[in-house]
Amino acid sequence: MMVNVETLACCGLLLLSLGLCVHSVPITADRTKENVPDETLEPPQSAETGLHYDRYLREVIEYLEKDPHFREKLKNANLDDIKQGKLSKELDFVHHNLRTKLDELKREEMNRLRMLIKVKLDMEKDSTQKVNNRALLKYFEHLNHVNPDKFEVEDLERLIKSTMNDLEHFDKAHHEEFKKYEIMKEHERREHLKNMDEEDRKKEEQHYEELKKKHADHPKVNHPGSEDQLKEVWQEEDGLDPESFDAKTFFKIHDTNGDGFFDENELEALFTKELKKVYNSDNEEDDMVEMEEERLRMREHVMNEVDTNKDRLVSLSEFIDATKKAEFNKNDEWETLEQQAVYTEQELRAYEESLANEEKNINVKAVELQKQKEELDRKQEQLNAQKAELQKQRKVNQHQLYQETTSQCCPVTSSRMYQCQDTLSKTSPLCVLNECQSVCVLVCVRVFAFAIISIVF
Ligand SMILES: [Ca+2]
Ligand SMILES: [Ca+2]
Repeated sequence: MMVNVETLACCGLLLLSLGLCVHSVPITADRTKENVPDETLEPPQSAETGLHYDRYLREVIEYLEKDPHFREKLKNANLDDIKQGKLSKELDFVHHNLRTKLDELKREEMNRLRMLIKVKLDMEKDSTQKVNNRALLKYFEHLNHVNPDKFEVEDLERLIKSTMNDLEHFDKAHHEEFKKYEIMKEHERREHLKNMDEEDRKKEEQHYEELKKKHADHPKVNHPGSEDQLKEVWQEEDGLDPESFDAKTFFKIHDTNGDGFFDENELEALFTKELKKVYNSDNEEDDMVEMEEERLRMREHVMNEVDTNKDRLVSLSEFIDATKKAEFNKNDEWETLEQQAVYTEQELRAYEESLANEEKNINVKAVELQKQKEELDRKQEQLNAQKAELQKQRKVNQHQLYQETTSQCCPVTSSRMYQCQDTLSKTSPLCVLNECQSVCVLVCVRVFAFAIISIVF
């Protein structure tokens, strides 16, 4: 799944809005005892960033920002101070109510990670792959798991370090995902061709080549961040005279949230016009996943050239400086994705081999499962046969018991006896037995009474 760039920009801003140089604000030892109003301890709102510890990160930063001293330090810290851990040390002066909340957040995060690892281990237990312990440990890099109950300076240091590191690798991971997507697409196309007869295959191949050609046939795409590219936006989107182009005015128009920086989202919005020259969602030949990859590459290219302090933001001064460079006036064409090889034939083969292995493993597993099923069916049949035999035996025993009881009790009641015998199979044997015994006793008493009466009279 492609991760939303907007969320990345949010996270980048979160850490990188941490501002400029640290001023030496006097710190008093009593600061942690200052009263923090209860309403400031409400749980902060969470938002997606794309990092797996997104919620934890956001909540920690938002709670820290509730502390006036830390907020001030955060506002005035620069990137180097943050990297060197100077900001993390300010945690010692955060109000104790907030520290308690941070401890809670950490405990929740630890529980979430434990659950996550458990699920992963359970899943891997059944698979043919070996459990990768190093990969599992990576899940804990953003906190100190040795001390699971307290949020300490080391936890903040680790959180900042992991976030920065993960953000730096975000684009790389994105490109890898895209490469996989393209390889899979080509693999599926080839598989589809395999199932066709010669004539249909030729037609399909021809159609594919036509689509490729159609996609590659587009107007010149300007180099992102070049004068030509910005002037097209200025003229066609902003409706301004290209001769009156002014970098500062351009910056103010397109800094849509007015924070004085171009974030990644604002930068990417500038490339929409160029991308529309190549991609149209109504066309069969244009893949919109490729368009998003193209957009990301454009943004990455501009950031590499313009963002000189590498804070993932373009300040006005960085932007103005870039417009003064010689590259700004170059009007060479941007090389679009279809002109580049996203993957090699070797990488495609490696993917197909891994698929074949996976299929093989699944088949082996399926055969094993089938065998287990057959064995279970066989055991079930045996059990059913045993059960039927037992029921039969039980019926015979009950019948014998009944006959013995009734013959001992009352031999004269044979008609009633048969009736009881018939009932035996339908009702509780004990109940029938009792009923038959009662009938026997009643008949015997009557015969005995009749004999007495005959003798007396
Ligand atoms: Ca902005
Ligand atoms: Ca910058």
